[in-house]
Amino acid sequence: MSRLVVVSNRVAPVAEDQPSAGGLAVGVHGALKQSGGIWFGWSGEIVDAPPETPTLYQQDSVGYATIGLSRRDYDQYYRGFSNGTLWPTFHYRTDLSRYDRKEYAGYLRVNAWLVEKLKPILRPDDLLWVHDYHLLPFARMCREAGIANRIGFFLHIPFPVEPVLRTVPPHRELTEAMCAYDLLGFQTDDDCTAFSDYARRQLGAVPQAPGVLAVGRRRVRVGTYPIGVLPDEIQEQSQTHSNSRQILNLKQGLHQRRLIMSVDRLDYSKGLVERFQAFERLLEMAPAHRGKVSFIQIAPPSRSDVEMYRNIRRQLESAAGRINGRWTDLTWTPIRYINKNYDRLMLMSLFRASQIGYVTPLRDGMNLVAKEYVAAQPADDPGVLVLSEFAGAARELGDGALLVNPYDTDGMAQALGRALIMPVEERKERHQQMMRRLRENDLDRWRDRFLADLRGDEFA
Ligand code: ADQ
Repeated sequence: MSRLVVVSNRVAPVAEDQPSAGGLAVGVHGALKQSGGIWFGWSGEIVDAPPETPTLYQQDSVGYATIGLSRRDYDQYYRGFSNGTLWPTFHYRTDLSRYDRKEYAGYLRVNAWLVEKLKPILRPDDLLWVHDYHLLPFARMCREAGIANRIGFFLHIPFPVEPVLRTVPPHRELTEAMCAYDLLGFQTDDDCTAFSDYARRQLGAVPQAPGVLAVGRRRVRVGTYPIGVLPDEIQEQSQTHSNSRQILNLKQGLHQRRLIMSVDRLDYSKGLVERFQAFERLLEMAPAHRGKVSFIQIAPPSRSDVEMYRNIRRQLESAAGRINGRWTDLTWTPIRYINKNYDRLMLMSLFRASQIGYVTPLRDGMNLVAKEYVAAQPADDPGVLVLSEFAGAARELGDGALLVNPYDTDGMAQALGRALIMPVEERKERHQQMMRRLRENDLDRWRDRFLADLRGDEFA
């Protein structure tokens, strides 16, 4: 079997005995262990003078090749075009998106530079698997550098519909560059269709067979590969801390109150302010729940050197302060807004200890928290998932979750109210349905399907 080379913006080593990482890291690491291979990308460091060659090291049978970025590269490629333009636009927040030609030039420059650094390590029969929006033109740069290897790409975030994508001025150049990949993978059928429709209308792509587009002289395959979790592993993880002092103290402190749980990176796409408002609406609409339910939001800051992220943090602190100021009494604080990271075992145990998983992004590629919440539940007394219809996960979990529109405050409050009184039989039935889907589309299947399609003979 050919060697696998994974390329992603950040390289996240996974230690064998440390179950701390989420989906991408675990899925990719598993693939690298199976076929042997290398994970290449940014080390996470900003350096005065980027080195000539990447740092190579081996950990638990997986090779890593990482490299630092200069301040200018970081500002233009990562903070600028990737997170100031592509991230907001691909999450339909054109109001938050900005475009700067210098940043775009930096984005292209760093993609080409990464290709130059990877090239000496590559063997002719290596299979390349490139991840996410930071690297849309990576394959184009490879082709220009004479790299003819098979290259697949997986987009972890949504792919926007044509009118939204067109707000990014170099949209055509970017999508043409994407066609230099052999296989393009998306989280949902909606994302895959959005790309294919765009390619037909703007690039003159012609569908040749199901999932195959001819674009000029190139043929590119497109497909849907919903990323998943490992349900059995999460079940186990969720029980490790069940009797720990922290969880027991938490339960004791709740005094039989029901617990609503949310966990996110602090990001405007996650709909946190809307979520807080809907929780407050529940307290307004349903006096019976006052003093009987607590809401814990865990959201450590991310990308905090980007102005937009500082704003969302301020908004959230003010919403939590206002709501708590209005409702808190001597023995009850309705919202606990926690700004720090927890390790994975503790998170899964917290999911298991809560009666509602409250996952309401305004837009999300998949949302693994929703899947982890379901997998962590006890089968005989499971909690209820309240899930935004705009998360990719809603495509698979829509039958078992209570789907909500995060722009509808009353609707979300109603769903919370319904979840709080849902009888155990209905909760079990819904949970079983969702577990079936989680098992069908688990993390191993995501990776295996993608790599099988990338290795397939269809390209010959
Ligand atoms: P993210 O936007 O980071 O990922 P998500 O999929 O929900 O969103 O979370 C990733 C992982 O981080 C999960 O395993 C979660 O448990 C963990 N995590 C989140 N908040 C945490 C916290 N406060 N402390 C510790 N761990 C935390 C992007 C896309 C998603 C897509 C994933 C994978 O935006 O739509 O599902 O990639 O493809």
